[in-house]
Amino acid sequence: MRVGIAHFGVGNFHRSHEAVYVDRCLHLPGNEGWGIVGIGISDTAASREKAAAFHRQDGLYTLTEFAPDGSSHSRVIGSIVSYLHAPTNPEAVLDQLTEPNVRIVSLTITEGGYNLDESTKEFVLTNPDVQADLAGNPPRTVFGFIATALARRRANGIEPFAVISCDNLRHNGDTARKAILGYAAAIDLDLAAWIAEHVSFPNAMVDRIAPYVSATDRDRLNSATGVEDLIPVMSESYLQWVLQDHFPAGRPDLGDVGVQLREDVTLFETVKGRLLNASHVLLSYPALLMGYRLVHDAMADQGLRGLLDIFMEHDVLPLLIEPEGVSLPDYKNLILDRFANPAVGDQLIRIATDGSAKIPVFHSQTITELINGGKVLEREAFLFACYDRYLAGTDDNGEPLGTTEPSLSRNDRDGLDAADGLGLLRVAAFSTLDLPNSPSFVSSYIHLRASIARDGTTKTLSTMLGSV
Ligand code: CS2
Repeated sequence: MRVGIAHFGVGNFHRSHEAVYVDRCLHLPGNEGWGIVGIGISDTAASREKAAAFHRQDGLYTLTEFAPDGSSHSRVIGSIVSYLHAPTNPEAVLDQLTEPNVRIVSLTITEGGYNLDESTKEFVLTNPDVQADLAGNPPRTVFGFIATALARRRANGIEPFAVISCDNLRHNGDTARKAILGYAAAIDLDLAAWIAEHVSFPNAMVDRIAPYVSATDRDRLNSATGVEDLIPVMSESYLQWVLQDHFPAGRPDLGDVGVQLREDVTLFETVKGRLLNASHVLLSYPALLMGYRLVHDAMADQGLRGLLDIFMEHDVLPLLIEPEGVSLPDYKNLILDRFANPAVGDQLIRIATDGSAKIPVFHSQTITELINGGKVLEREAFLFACYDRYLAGTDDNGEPLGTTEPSLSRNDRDGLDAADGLGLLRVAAFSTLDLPNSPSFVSSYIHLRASIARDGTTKTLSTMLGSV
């Protein structure tokens, strides 16, 4: 095999999604030039350990998929042919990205990782890592790596690669394009113009639930597979990738291994983000406050399951356009069943983490349309009321939650305790929603926030659902 794809962000999601499709392709004749080089970008001890594990295992790892009927299937995935830890050797990454054979660069860098300002949608040049890259140091950011590699390819007459985002953003290809062009324009306007003309950024919808793997999970997975794996992954059996077929320099035979190559990806992204990811987020905060830690346990609570059912059915479905060949009511039920699968053992804290980056991505459009349409805002206001309480760091029983909010600034945090109770609604990430100026949202929010503080989340939820 040779490397044809470079991937930034080799987390559990990538290893149970794109790497699986590529692994399937590698079994097809003529695809042997499409192996993946994984690139770790964060400069942490955990990331160094991961790089060491990849080296030790020759890039191989086991994936165990859990089906709704409780059965599981494990296999070794062999599509990651090498692994580079960028902070240790940035030049090796640039060399790899400049190889003519690398024709796709893919990204899983999280919803908040594109460094675009929430209100202006412009690339944030003041980010310290971006500043360091712009000053001409060896790159630290994906933007620095990609723009530098594209500049070298252009100078050497090597065709550019396509860039695919595998993050849950609407128009994720357009978003990646915006970020990379924003960075490139700050170093060289000609380069930016060349990228705009020659580099393809297909949009994609990606879907698979891949929980965190704790040390206990690792032991359990390894004893089931009989493989001593330092970096096993697990996932649900469900798998989907809807991708625009814009690959001027070629691609593996993805269409032959289950990837849906179609133009109307935006409809799929919208449906998935506004139903699945939005429901995940909406579930995670109240469930954590009520004392649950796992998604399927929360789904066995009739109140929480009812909340998601009503949210999707009453709030979101009427606002969506059905992609051809998809039934939205069936899609909704499938989501409820996927979340309820006990074998997957997904963690609520995984979903809750970085809420201030996720909530706007998955809920903004729905909130705006509900406000403009004069519709019921209770479920969305409940999400914010629970999120506000979650940010205090403990659940309704006083147990610590392990809240991690990398996208909340000091300024945001300082404003949370505002005397009028609306501090959360003024957080920068939510600014475009202008929530403090929506009287119906504010009154619902204030009422639910007070009720949670006084009566707890369980009672507030059941009163709320009782009145639907
Ligand atoms: C989750 C996603 O973390 C989150 O926000 O909603 O990771 C979710 O599990 C995947 O998007 C499923 O495809």
